[in-house]
Amino acid sequence: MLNKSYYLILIISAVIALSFYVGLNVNLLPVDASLNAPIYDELFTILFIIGLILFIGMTLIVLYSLFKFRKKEGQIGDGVAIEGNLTLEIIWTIIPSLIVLFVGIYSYKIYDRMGGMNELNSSHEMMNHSASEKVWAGISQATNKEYGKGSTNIEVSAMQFAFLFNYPSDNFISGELHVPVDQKVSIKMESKDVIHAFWIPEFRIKQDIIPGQPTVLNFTPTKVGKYPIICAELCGPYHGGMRASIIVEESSEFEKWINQNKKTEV
Ligand SMILES: [Cu+2]
Repeated sequence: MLNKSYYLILIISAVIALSFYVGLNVNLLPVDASLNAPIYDELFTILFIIGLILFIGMTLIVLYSLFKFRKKEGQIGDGVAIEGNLTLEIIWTIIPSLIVLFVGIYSYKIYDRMGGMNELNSSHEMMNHSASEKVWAGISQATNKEYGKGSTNIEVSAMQFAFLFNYPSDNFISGELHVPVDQKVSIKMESKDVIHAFWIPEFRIKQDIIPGQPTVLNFTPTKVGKYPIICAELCGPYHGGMRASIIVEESSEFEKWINQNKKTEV
């Protein structure tokens, strides 16, 4: 004979199995087009699965309660009230705490793997510092050291309401960002007025652009194509229109584009 707890375990297992199935098979994100993207997507999948377990679980509990505890015929008042349940309270404190702790530590790991916490004391200039300095979100006094490590290095200017891309080694400015596929790109960003943000959803990267404080982003595109660059910081009345495009192309195409735009030395 089956008892109540057997059913409970069965239902919880089914909810978890369904959540994993949906979480691993339904993709809500745009195409992943940079080396960073699959790392970020791991975190998203885990969060999506946790969210699904909670959503499906709570919906079932609400539906169950609606029928189980509905007002019986002839019943007056609110029925029997339960006053406190220590075991239950301990369980519903410990489980969410563990989930939040796990998500926090796991997010930190992902951020570190994406290069968000790169150590800066690898060079000899910092020998007198015993503790290692970490860069939070690419913003640091040592930011300039992170720039220029790509095979293509570009300076980005953001202003109300446009992005401009300067190719310093070829001496020209473009309104469209062109980069070669499978090669590391390094961009240094500066704002002419207010705070903007440089966001490419397909690359899973986003970085603030701050007046007076350059920020750096290094990334490697992995798929040829045209993707949107979106300003992700409310920067004024036309913020919504502050967009540009990044064109990822084969290096031969990229060279061709560079040569078409290059300014000849006078
Ligand atoms: Cu903006």
